Amino acid sequence: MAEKKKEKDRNRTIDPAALEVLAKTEGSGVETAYDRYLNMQPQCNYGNTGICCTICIQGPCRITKKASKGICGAAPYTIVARNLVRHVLGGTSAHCDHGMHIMSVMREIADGHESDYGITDPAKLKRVATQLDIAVEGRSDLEIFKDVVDLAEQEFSRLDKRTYSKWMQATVVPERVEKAMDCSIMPNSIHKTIAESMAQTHMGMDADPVNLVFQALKAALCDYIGMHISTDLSDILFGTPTPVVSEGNMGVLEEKMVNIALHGHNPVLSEMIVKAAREMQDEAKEAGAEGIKCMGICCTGNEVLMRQGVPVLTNFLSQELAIMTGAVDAMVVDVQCIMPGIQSVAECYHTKIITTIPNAKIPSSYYVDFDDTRAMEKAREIVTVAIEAFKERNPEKINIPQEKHKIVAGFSLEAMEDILGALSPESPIKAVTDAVDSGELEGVCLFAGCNNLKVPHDDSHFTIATELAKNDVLLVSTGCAAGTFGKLGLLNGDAIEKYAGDGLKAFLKRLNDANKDKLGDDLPLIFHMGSCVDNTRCYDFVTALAKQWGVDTPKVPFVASAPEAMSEKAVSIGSWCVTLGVPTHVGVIPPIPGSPLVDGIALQIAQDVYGGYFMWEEDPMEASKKLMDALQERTWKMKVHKMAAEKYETEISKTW
Ligand code: NFS
Ligand code: SF4
Repeated sequence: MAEKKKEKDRNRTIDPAALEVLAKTEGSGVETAYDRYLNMQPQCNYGNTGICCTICIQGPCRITKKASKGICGAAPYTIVARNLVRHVLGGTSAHCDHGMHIMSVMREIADGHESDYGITDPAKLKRVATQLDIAVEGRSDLEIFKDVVDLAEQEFSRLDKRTYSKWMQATVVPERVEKAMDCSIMPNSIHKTIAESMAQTHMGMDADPVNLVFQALKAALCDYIGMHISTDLSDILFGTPTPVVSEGNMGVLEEKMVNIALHGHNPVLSEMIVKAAREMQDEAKEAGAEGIKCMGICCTGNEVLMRQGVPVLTNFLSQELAIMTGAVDAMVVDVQCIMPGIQSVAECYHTKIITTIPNAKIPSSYYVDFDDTRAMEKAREIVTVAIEAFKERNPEKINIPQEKHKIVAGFSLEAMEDILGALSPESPIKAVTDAVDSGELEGVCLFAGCNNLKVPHDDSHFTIATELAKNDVLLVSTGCAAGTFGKLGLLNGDAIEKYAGDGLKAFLKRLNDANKDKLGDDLPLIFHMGSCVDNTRCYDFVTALAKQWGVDTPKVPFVASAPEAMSEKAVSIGSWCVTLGVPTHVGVIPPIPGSPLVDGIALQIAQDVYGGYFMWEEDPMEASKKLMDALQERTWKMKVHKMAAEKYETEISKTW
């Protein structure tokens, strides 16, 4: 049945703008992921369940009734676990590559080289330094900065086996560090862990599935560390986000403007382009446009939305469709989640695809080597290409869907604390724990992750979020999940009236009232906390809740959901969420069930060891129920433990 539906259904999206573009271009011959997905059916079931091994070139070995082991003798559990480690490593490496790029910019500044970048947020610099036990008193910003950069570099490169990640020790509750130490998964450094894990999964190395899964979790913790470093350093360089009002969906394109889509992940490039575009409005006018408008796709879009209020054009799955509006003059990409397919779509229009990073090129695209030591000059060069492309537009091909919604974003944890502090000045986070204790809120849910055509685009994000809102769950989001919410009108105050249950409504109303003088607009139904690397901001929220309640994180009524997970980064993020105590729903079943043993570790045994666990559930209504159950179990347990603590006059038990 399901397969049949997939065959016919090219319109696998609920985004009205995406549907409009798909309808208008039907039969045009321009091929997108929506078509290629159909061509790809049926997908291979061995790959789907994880029992296909290509780790050595004796393979591929796939497990069948006839062949119950790989040629080398690897059992299905070894194959599945090894593939899992490698998926996590892909995600960890991607985030760490991102972090290294930011660090290389910081190294230039620390070493006194001239740079178009600088320390934008000295207050954040001091906060980060203090957390890491770096002295701040009586020292200049640059002195502190140098120590932060040195330590960040050591977090990547240290080989010494007695020193453990400082960033992790500084940012999670001590019980999580103890747990990681007890299970021998506490990382010394990122590069060391990546190398040892790649070696561990080489042919003829580790065959023990439990040992492999634990290594996957160690690599996932490196992902957490790399992401946290990326977020902290981005805030120091570009500023910690504060609430900002903007718009989202393809209606943000303007026919008379030079439209530049910023796509990828790293703020190093996009921040400079936004700046250059603001300076080059006159050049655009000379070319016949009214000005230049930047807009974002994927996580680069989230970065510049959070700090600069740049509107959201679209999210991952509809990146090609944005070009098919005929109104995108340049799509400037940096790293990750950039479909190679954008180039062939762009060739049917006037759009220039501009690749910028040496390890992310696309054949036939326009390549500008974004040398960050000449950042402004390079950014201007890129904007000039966009202005030139504007002159080549074909008016007959322009078709801009009029769909757009107001977005209120910019909720770093600092911004959240500022807002919550209006209700609870002594301890801002207590505003949330009190609301959960009183039963007003059922807990908190983080929506993260991608789009994936295995489920209809944006549908699961939207359905689960509105279900949870109805059930009084406080919602935060990042990445392409936040992209969905922005495009579909859930990141503004109007959505509260429409979707929130009574408890959530009352909580948000009190927050709004307490912050009336401070904010230019109403708070949104869902708090946008940033790009995917900023999932660490959301985890800092979990840590703050745990500290406020005085418990370890597996007790905190906080769940995560990646309803449309796609990338290896989603696998690594999900894995550290579980390790750090969070029940995590994934709406697209990853290639694991081929080994019931590894599947069982992810779904059940993880809970015994770490308190967090995975839930695979493709049906969004079922997933909502499972997430609610996970939250309610925790709120109920917390109440019981609290009552026991009061009765026996002891501290609340930290274990779960
Ligand atoms: Ni996250 Fe961001 Fe989107 Fe998924 Fe890709 S953009 S890093 S991986 S697809 S959310
Ligand atoms: Fe096959 Fe073993 Fe080689 Fe994997 S490592 S491809 S199971 S022979």
